[in-house]
Order: sequence, then C-alpha cells, then structure tokens
Amino acid sequence: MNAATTQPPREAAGADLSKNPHLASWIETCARLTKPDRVVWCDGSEEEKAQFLTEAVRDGLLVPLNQERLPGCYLHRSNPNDVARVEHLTFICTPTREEAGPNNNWIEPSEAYRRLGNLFDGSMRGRTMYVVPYVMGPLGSPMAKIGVELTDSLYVVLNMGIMTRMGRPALAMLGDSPDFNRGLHSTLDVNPERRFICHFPGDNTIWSVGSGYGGNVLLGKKCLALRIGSYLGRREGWMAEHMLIMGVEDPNGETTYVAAAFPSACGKTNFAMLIPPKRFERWKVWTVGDDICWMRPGPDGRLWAINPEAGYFGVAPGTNYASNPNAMRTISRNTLYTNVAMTGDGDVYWEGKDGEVPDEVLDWQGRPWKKGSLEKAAHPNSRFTAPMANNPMLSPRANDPAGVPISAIVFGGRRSDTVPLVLQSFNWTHGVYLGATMGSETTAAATGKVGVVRRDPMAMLPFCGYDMGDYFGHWLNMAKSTRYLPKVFQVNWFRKGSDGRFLWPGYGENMRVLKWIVDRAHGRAGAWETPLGWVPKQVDFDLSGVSVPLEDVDEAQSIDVDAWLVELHDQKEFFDKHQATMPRELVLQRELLIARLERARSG
Ligand code: GTP
Ligand code: SPV
Ligand code: MN
Repeated sequence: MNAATTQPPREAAGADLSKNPHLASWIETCARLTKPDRVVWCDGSEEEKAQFLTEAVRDGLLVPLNQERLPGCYLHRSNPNDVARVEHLTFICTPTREEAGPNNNWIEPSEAYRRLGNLFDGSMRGRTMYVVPYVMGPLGSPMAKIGVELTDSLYVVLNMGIMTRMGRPALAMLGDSPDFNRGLHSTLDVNPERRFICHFPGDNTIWSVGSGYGGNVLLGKKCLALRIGSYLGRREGWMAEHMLIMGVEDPNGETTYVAAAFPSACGKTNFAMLIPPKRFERWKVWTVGDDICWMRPGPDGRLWAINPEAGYFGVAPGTNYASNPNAMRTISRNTLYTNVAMTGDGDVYWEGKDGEVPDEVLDWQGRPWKKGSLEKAAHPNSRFTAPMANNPMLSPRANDPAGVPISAIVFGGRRSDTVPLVLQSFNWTHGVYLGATMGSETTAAATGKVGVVRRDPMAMLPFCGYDMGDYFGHWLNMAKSTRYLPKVFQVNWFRKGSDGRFLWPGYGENMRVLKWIVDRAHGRAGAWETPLGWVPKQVDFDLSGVSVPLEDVDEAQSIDVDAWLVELHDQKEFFDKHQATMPRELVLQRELLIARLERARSG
C-alpha cells in the first residue's frame, strides 16, 4: 500500500486469485476512495456462494423461503424508494453532449467523476468491498466481454453470480489484459437524492451510487451489455440489443434463430420461453436468451448472436403455469426473489400466480396483507433471478462460443390500439424504420407514470449509450457488412377491443405468428402487401383451434388509416428532436408511408 495513505491496512481476501497489475491498481485506487474495512475477491465457487448466503440471511438481507418447496430460494425486500430503474438519474458521460444525444441525460465526464467521487468518498467505511469479476457471453467466445464490479452489496454479488459467468473463469479469461469494464457500485444510504448511474463509454467505466436494485446495480446487464455495449458495438462493427434470442425447431428438426426486441415488461421472457399449443405439438422453442443479444456479422455473411447473460432477471407478476410453465420450473430452485409477497409457510406469492389467492400474506414490504386488499401484495416490478441452466428448454447452443445465426428480427411494443398483430417489412431500410418508430406504453420496470405511449426505438430508448440518430445509422450500415440480413417483422400482442379485452390471446398462441415469421424468413409462406408492410394471407396463418373469436383476430390485424396518420404525426415529434443525426432514409420512409396511407384513404 502507498505509504502516504493514512488508513489502517485492509484485509484483502482472495487477492491472490489474479496477478493482473491493471486490476490490482484500479482496485487499490477505488479502495482508497471508498475506504472499505475489508476487500473480498469472489471466486464464484459453490462454497463461497453458501457462505455469502449464510451471511446475507444473518444480516437480514435475505429471508430463506420454504426449502422443501423452493430449495435454494431466498427473498429480498428492497427499499420501497428503490424498486425499479431510474431513467432520470441515469447518465451518459461523453466529452460532448452531442455524442450522448437528445435521448440521454448527460454530464461532462470530469464533472461526473468529481460529483460521484464526493459521494463515493468513504462510502464503504465499516463495509466490505467485494471484487466481482465476470464474463458477459459464453466462456471463450470472441464476442464475450469481461467486467469487474466492485460493490458493497452482497445482494449484488449473489445476483451477479446467477446472471453472469462470475469468479475464477473471468479472471482466467482476462489474464493480464487491461481490457475489462470497470464498475464501481456503492449502495450508500439508498437515498434517491444521492442516486446516480453514470456511464463513461470512453473509459469503459460505470459508476453507480445510491441504489440496490436490478438494472441500476447489476452493472453487467443494462449498463455494460447495453449502454457501454452499444457504444463499443458501433465502434467495433457489432450490435448490442435489448432482445431475446430463441431457436424455433420445426417438425423436420430444422432450427431457425429469431431475435426479438420488446421494451421492458413487454413480453421478452415469455416469448423466449414459449410452449407451442397442441396444434403445433411437433414444434419446439428453445431459449438462447431472454433480455440481451449481441450480434456480429460472421465470415459466412450471416448475423451471429450470443446471449451475454447466464440467468434471467424476470418479472414475477403474471408468471404462472398457464402463461409460462418453463419459467415456473426455472424459478423453482436456486432463485432469488425480489419484492414478491410471502405466505405463512414460506412460499412466494404475486398477482397472477396459479391457485387460490391466499387469505393472508406478508406483502412485498413485509407488512400483513389480506385477500381483497386494494393494494398489490407483490410489487408490479417484483422480479426473480434464476440460473438459465434451470430452464428445461435452454437451447443446447446457449453456451456456444460461436453463437447462433439470426434469420429474423422482431420488434414489438405494448399498444392497446393502432398497431396490428403482425407484419413484415418491405426490406432492411424499412425494417430499421419499423424499429426506429416503435411506440410502447410505459410499464413498472422504470419509475414514472405507467401506461403512456412513448417512442421506444428498438426497445433501446433507456439503453442506447450514444446518439439515437447515429444508432439508426449504425443499423443501416450493418447492411454493408452483412450479406444475408435477417428479415424484419413487427408484432403487437397487446391490442385491445372497445371493451378493453385483449384481441389476441398471446403467450403460447404467439406460436401461430411465430410460425408465419419463420416460414417467411425461409421464403415459404404467402403475404399480402398493405401500406404498412406484408401481412399473412389467411391460408398461411394457421388459426385453427385458436382460443378467441376469429373476428377478434381480424380486428387485431386491422389497419385504421386515420389512427395511422395520427401515429405518424407523433413519430414526427421524435424525428424532429433527433433531426441533427436522423438518417435521411428514415425521414423518407415516413413520408413514403404517409403518401401510401393518404392514397389508401382517398379510395
Ligand atoms: P423485462 O425483463 O423488463 O425486459 O421484461 P420482458 O420484456 O421480459 O417482459 P415479460 O416477458 O416478463 O412480460 C411482462 C408482462 O407482460 C407480464 O405481466 C406478462 O404476463 C405480460 N405478457 C407477456 N407476454 C404476453 C402476451 O403474449 N400477451 C399478453 N396479453 N401479455 C403478455
Ligand atoms: C428491464 O427493465 O428491461 C429489465 C429489468 O430487464 S432491469 O434489469 O432492472 O433493467
Ligand atoms: Mn429488459
């Protein structure tokens, strides 16, 4: 240790795990700033996990659940002021505001380091600093990235252990290289007044303070895999996207890989774990990933994708054996639950779980709750953290360092009106336009008002680490490096009838739409041309035995020209905001669509 420091020597358990000098000196700098009592390196072993779990229970951070029914499962209750991502406290710190773009909050990097540095100063006094080395992506994959998160939260450590390849393998892969993401996190006193999530793409660095929840603090996920990832992807010629990845196996045993971007809490986990209905008995859907997709053109001219994560941080409410049986099986063991309700016998409960509503539970804040209460027992953004290895339909390719080749990309928002059930873009540029103009009703995944339509291009509005117009340009540029571009589709599972009912049954029934998508990707299904794009012909869209009236399906697919002209007006506001960098192709796509719709209206 530097002789000039005045602190007592720190204990550093496990420091012999790595001899990487860049890592050692960065940890030393961070420890000098945050002044923890102890530094503990995580090796990612089972023994270590068992010990951390014991400590977390002892300190009241975790509550053990019924170990007979839910072996290895624990409940965490976060601070009620800290239950979702905080987009207004999330910043991209690039040298210029223009680089971050109108889509991001911005602070100049030295100013952000200074302000957060003050908050970090001494923030780990009396606490332990955990060193969490992790890999995003299959071990040994050329597409994988390494990060190290320094955190004073054991909850973060345990979650990172599930969500990433954590510990020894990460250090082995890193070796002596300086090329790793530097993440520093302190929960401080969990005060929204002192909560900031700052990204420094130029330094491959993330500083997060004042939160202990999800995407704010599991720095490998939204912060590295999406915000920093998208920035690096543009520089290095690949894509970091808020997408699930699935393998769709047809009755002949051929598997087609599909990636799909839906905004937060709009159905990625459910779609990624889809179980086909009886009619599609011989089809299988394999999960590669449920939230994040990194894609890169391969030497064969196709786009190859990996899931950088190793677990699922999924929405609990609404999950049940009817809607998502694979998720229910996945979360039945070795799972951490956050902000769900707990029954008297140590089981978990949330709105929309199977079975009878229990008479009494402890709600997500640990308060007594009675059946019929107007308040929710589980927080609407309560989550499970489960290892992907638990998933009975985990794709055999999920750990493949080469990834999987993507044949179709799907964009889907949550829209009660206007947007039809499914359509295919005319070409790549039009597909990029469909993604770029996605709108979706806001959900509980981020703090703020729920249910208002906002533009959420490619489901990346909260996650794009640089200017959104430049991001669209990067999408268009991918056509130059990718010979066999995926076909692009748009879906909406959430359209409602005049009485507020869903027009489309969703969940497993989405297989009907998925089959058309897969068939179209292989050029073996018919379609009609409409002003918006290609839509399925009746003979190519298998609806036999569908669980809703066919009139509802027709309504879900209908195009209301007047509503579309309003929609296009709304798109213009977004385009204007990003005018400085909006690619010309997209501006023209919008005008072309207006012209087509006006002609359709004139009869
Ligand atoms: P993040 O983890 O926040 O990125 O969310 P996600 O996109 O993975 O969403 P998820 O699959 O967890 O679904 C969120 C909510 O949408 C849940 O309440 C689901 O029950 C509901 N949902 C998912 N798929 C469908 C569907 O096909 N139809 C309808 N009506 N609801 C759905
Ligand atoms: C999302 O909000 O898209 C999530 C949850 O996947 S979080 O990790 O909190 O960002
Ligand atoms: Mn997500």
